[in-house]
Amino acid sequence: MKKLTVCLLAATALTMAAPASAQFAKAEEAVKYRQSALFVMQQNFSRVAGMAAGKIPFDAKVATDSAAVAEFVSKLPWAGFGPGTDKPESKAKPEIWTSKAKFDDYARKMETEMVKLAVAAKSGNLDGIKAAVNATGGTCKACHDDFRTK
Ligand code: ASC
Repeated sequence: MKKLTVCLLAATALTMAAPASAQFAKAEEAVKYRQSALFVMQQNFSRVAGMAAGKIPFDAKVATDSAAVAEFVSKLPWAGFGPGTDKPESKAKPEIWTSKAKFDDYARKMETEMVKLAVAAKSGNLDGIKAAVNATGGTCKACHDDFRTK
């Protein structure tokens, strides 16, 4: 009985962890999933970046909400880069799959900066937001330079 409980708990935990190790019915769906996540993240990030650059009027609540969404969504794209998802046509370079550790490292760095950006946005300090936008944008660019076709 105890063993069964442990098994059920483990199964439940695995089910709850599914998004991080999601399997997709088709490679094309994995590509669409990661592109969608990156698009939602980019829209929210660039809204905050626009405010930091003075291109969009600063609104503390919009900045906070947008940065929080970008932070959460920054965790999602990676499940869509599983084995075999290099095949459908996309801007993803094959090196993502041959240098996966480096790619993963870039992903973790971006996630870390997104957390800091969300904290900065919540604080409402525009200078802090600007610094965090620059640091975060730098992690986007570093990965694109190595792993995305132009
Ligand atoms: C964006 C976007 C990126 C990054 C990058 C920052 O808004 O789409 O890829 O910021 O341009 O350097």
